[in-house]
Order: sequence, then structure tokens, then C-alpha cells
Amino acid sequence: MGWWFRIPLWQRVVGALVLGVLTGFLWGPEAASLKWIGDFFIKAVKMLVVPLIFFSLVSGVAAIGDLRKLGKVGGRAMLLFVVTGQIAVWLGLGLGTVLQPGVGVDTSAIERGPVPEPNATGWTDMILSIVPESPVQVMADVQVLPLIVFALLVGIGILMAKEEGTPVAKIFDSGAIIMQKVTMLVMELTPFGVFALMAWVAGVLGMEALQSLAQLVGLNYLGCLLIIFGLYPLMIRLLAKVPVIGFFRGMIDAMAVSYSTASSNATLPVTLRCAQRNLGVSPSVSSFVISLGATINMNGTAMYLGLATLFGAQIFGVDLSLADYIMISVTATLGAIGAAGIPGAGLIMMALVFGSVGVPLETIAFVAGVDRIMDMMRTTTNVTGDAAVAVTVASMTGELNVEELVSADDV
Ligand code: DAS
Repeated sequence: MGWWFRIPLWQRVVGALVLGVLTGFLWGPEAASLKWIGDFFIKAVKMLVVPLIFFSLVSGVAAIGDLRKLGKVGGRAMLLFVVTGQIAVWLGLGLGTVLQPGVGVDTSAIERGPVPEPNATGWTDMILSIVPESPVQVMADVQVLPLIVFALLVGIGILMAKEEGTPVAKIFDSGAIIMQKVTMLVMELTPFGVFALMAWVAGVLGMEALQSLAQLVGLNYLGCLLIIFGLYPLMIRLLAKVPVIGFFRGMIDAMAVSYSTASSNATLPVTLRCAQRNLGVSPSVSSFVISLGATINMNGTAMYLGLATLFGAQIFGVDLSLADYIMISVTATLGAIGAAGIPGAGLIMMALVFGSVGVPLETIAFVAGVDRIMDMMRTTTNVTGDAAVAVTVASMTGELNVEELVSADDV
């Protein structure tokens, strides 16, 4: 049995995906009998949503260290996180709107549960719906928006307590680590879930559905590449005034590790080393910005959540208004903030964004089979963005050793 775990998970997943498609084509509609295995995997993934968001976010905010840091370095980093996140979401919404990957797919064969009512109708409703009136109820009902607000408040409370000399962050750091280990356990189910879900898609929904998934994967990669080679160089050139080539040469190790692990957290040590040794970012700025960024700055995920929501609306024929687009831009940004830096985080967060605009959650099962392939690229985008913000903030606060970065040209 040990041989199974010696194969990298992403290779097992890709193998399961191919085997699932073949099984679906050979077995036809009967492949629907395998779907329960995929549903089992999706339920296990949904189990993680509440504890993972809560502990990862609280621990991420507490990692800021102290409220003063929220000012100089933190303020600039948070501003860049939000601005790049918004650009990423709207890029995803733009790609989904213009290229319409989900149009023309027949999903009548998918049994649909109750369509989630959009979380909020008007602006005042949305603002009121974000207030976690009963934190436990919010967790029980998996209302991710108020959960994120509660977690952010708890994180700030920890920083305030620390100011008074009462360190209380440890329990949440431990919770975050425990939840990341539990998630890794659940992710071991991915090959089985992917096999069953792809057999179901190929056997029951047919070629059209597979083509739409291939388009979704293609747009996910296109969106990520536009962010990595468009948005980040623009930010670095305009705000940090440092050579872009040096940046990418210095980041190549972290980009390779993030692609293969599909985990920002697993790549963190490599990202920190690249930022400090190759990019010349000071240890204090890099450890703060990149550690925080690994948890709350996920531009690839934000772009994907926008794109996937439009995909779900298109395959199920849900019309979205401009107000829905704005709601998606908010919930996708919050989802990217709440997503932990582990494999499958974006898959978990889709439920939040879909629920906010009434897109059927069955979309998750439809796309879960190809999520890992997309997650690898999303994670590379996330990690590269963390380093791009770190270089920019370091340059703005005089904590960038440009000679180091220029020497990366010789890497
Ligand atoms: N795998 C997540 C990360 O580590 C990204 C995602 O799932 O979208 O950044």
C-alpha cells in the first residue's frame, strides 16, 4: 500500500481523472451509480469549511503581530492585497462573461437540491447579513460571510489582548495547524472523488460537459497567466521600480513548488527564502507580508471564484444582474481571504460565492473533478502575488536590498 502514497497526489488525481473519463465513456449513463463516491468526497470537503476558515483567518490576523504593524507595512500590504484581489475577481468575471465556458451544457440530468436563496437582496440586507448575530448559529448554518467577520474580529481581539501582555494566539495557531492536517487527510480522498465525479460527468452528461470543463480549465490558466505576467509586473514596475526579470528569476523555485504542491502553506518556506535571498526583501517585511499573504492574499483563487460562479450560472441557466456581479466581487474576495493555503481551498470556497447569488451548489460536484489541475495554477498565482506585494511594500518602506534583486539576474 505504501507505493500509493509514494506517488505525488497530483499525479494520482490526474490518473483518476483520465480513468474516470474513460470509465464514463465505456459505462455510459450507468456510471451515475458511482456518483455517491464523489458526493462523499464533496461532503468531506464541505465539513472543513467552517473550522478551516475560522482558525486560518484568526491565526492569520494574529500573525500580524501587533496593531501598530497594521499601520506602516500592514496597511500598504492590505491595500495591495485588496486592490490586486479586486482586479483578479473582475478579470475572472470578464473572462466568464465574454467567453461563456458554461453556455450550451445540458444539465437536466443533474438532480438539483433546493436552490440556495441569495444571501442578501439589498445593500442594507447585505450589510446586516454580514453581522454574526450568533457566532455558533453562523457556524452551524455555514454562513461564511459573517463567519469571516467574526474571525477577523477575534483576530483583532487577540492583537489587542497581546498589547496588554496577554498572549492568547497559541490556541488558534494550534487550531489552524490541526485543521490543515485534517484537510490534508481529506484531500487523500481526492483521487477517488475525482474518479467517480469524472465518470459521472462523462457517462451521464457526455462530451459537451467535458468540453465545457476543458474550457473552464483553459480560462482558469489564462486568467492566472494574465495576473502573473500582466498585473504583477505592472505593480512591480510602477510601485517598486525594480527589474521584472530579476523578480521572476528569483521566484522560480517558489513557483515550481507551489504548482506541484497546490498549497501556499506548503510553499511558504520556499517563498520566504526566495523573497529574502533572491529578491532582497528584509526578513521582517517578508515574514509578515508573505505569511499573512499565504492565508489571505489569493488572487488566483479570487479570479477563479468569479469565473466559476459565472460558469455555474451558465450551465444551470441562472441570470445574473450587475448587482449580482458586485456581490460576487465581494464574496469572492472574502472567499479568497477565508481560503486557507492548502489544496482544495478554492473548491471549498465556491459554496460561499454560489450561495450569495443563488447559483446551484451542484456546480461544485460538476467541476470538482478538474479542480486540482486548476488549483495548481491558482496556487502559483497566489504565491507569486504574495512575493510581488512583499517586494513592492519593501521598496515603498525602504526595506528592499535592490542589489540582491539585481543579482537575481545572475541566478
Ligand atoms: N490551494 C490554494 C492555495 O494553497 C489555492 C486554491 O485552492 O484556490 O493557495
